[in-house]
Amino acid sequence: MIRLHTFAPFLGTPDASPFVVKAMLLLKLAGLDYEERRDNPLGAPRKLLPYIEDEGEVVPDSSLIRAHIEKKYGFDFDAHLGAERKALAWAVERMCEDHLYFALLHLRWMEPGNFDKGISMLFKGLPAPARPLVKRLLIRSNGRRLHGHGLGRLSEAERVQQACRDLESLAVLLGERPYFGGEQPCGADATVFGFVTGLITPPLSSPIIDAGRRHPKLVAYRDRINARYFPGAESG
Ligand SMILES: N[C@@H](CCC(=O)N[C@@H](CS)C(=O)NCC(=O)O)C(=O)O
Repeated sequence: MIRLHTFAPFLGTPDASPFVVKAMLLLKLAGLDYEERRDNPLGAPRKLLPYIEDEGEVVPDSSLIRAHIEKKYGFDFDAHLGAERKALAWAVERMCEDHLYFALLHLRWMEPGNFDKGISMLFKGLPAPARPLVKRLLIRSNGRRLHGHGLGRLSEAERVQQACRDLESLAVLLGERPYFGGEQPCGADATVFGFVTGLITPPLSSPIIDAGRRHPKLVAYRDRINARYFPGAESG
């Protein structure tokens, strides 16, 4: 059976990482059984989660996991999409993973109140004396990632404005469809869901979260996917 390496469920979401949630939903959409192994990124092939092990083959990165499923199991996530919607799906995934992700990273790691209520809990498994040092090191390393990306150099108002535009775009592009893929989910739904639930579900504080929760379409989308694929997930 496929083994998916994960962090852990996080404040009403299936995992702390939107990329892990994406991989979970991709496996579910493809109808593949898998088991979860709680892990940390240090043992991962690229020092990032998720990764999978599939009959001895190790596949890192959620997009490579998708490509692996498509190739090995002959499952086409986007079989029902036309060329234009497929192109839009790719653009939407990139917006989530390469832009909105950094807004999420910032609010979870760089905003102390949120860090204490959220990510900080993931360190409970570490020996108490090691926790402050590991937290400081990871906060510093995520600060460097944010600076390198550029989003970390924006003012609070600029960052919020850009992330809110991402969320607005997701809501507009979803439109009246139940899924981004239309009547049935497509591959991009795995990504969009990972980010939407990761932003609007955990009870953290940010104008970005508030903006996401003010989009009834995004809230209904999160609830619809939870009900179908993650029964038991909270809808905070
Ligand atoms: N491109 C990767 C991104 C995965 C990623 O950024 N994972 C983060 C968690 S959201 C991680 O493992 N971070 C560990 C670290 O930065 O040390 C994918 O799609 O899987």
